[in-house]
Amino acid sequence: MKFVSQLNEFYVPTLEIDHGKIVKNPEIPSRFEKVIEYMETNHEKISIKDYPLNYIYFVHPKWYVEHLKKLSEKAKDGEYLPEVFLKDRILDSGTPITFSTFDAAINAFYATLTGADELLKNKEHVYVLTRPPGHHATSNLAGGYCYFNNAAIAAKYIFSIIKERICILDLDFHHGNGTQSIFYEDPNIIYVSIHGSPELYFPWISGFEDEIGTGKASGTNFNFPLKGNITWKEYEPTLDKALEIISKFLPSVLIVSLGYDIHSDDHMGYFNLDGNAFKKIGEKLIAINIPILFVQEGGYNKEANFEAANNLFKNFERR
Ligand code: OKP
Ligand code: ZN
Repeated sequence: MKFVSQLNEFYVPTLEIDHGKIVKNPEIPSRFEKVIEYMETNHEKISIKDYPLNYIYFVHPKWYVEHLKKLSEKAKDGEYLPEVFLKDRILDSGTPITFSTFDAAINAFYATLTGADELLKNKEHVYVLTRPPGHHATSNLAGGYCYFNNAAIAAKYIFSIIKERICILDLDFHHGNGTQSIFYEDPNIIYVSIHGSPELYFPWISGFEDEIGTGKASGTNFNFPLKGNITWKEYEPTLDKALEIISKFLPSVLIVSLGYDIHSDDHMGYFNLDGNAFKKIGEKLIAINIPILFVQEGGYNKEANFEAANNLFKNFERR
């Protein structure tokens, strides 16, 4: 399988407020240091191209992009946590801005569209291993370590070229409130998510089963909230349901928002999935026979991330 990697090593946020306490921010480059080793040994790396910012404006208004740039510049004298959420355009107290945030988010956008173009060229699976993640970013609010919604930008970009239906399957432990909201009125991009119930877990505000899309897009948004501590036994039937829905829509491309925080050893997520579960997920994804763009989201334990990637992509290795 081809892959693109952009870990933005210069971007190392340190702060996060969780339940009123300052804690260490886990969205750091080293979380992928073993995944990258596995990918470089077993898969084919492609180099990153630059893209005009216009493609970001498919999803985020220009003022939001410029606002993030200004916030980053202002953080020259120190990392910044939002204080007035609607003024800062940041949804929660876990999403800091550093001097490098903007540049890192732009690089993640380049990596994602490079991956999208590669998929379009060969109609083959591609993995975009990048950070910061994207699925919590709405069109005009950052949040949950996310600034630009990489998967959503990829979906809009690919749709603008092929004009055919696209599905997004969000496997991260946390509901992708940003991606859902971006496509909530869009009948061409179908959003399907399996996640820890928002009654119990971040982002708290969305991911409920009755959120089905609106207007022409009613019936194109699917949420599968699950309780904590579930194992493969409970996860598998839900994944099968999600994949059945996706197959029925006959999408030309599938984008997977990939979070390794569903692994049992991840301290940010609360499912009990092991390496073998990831291997099964990979097999099921191959079986539906749709070209997949994997876009990295969460995953905060470097050992767990390695075990997840190495099992998930086992059957994607070049033969
Ligand atoms: C990002 B991804 C706010 C605490 C927020 C954020 C978790 C973000 C997960 N007080 N914690 O979906 O893996
Ligand atoms: Zn997550």
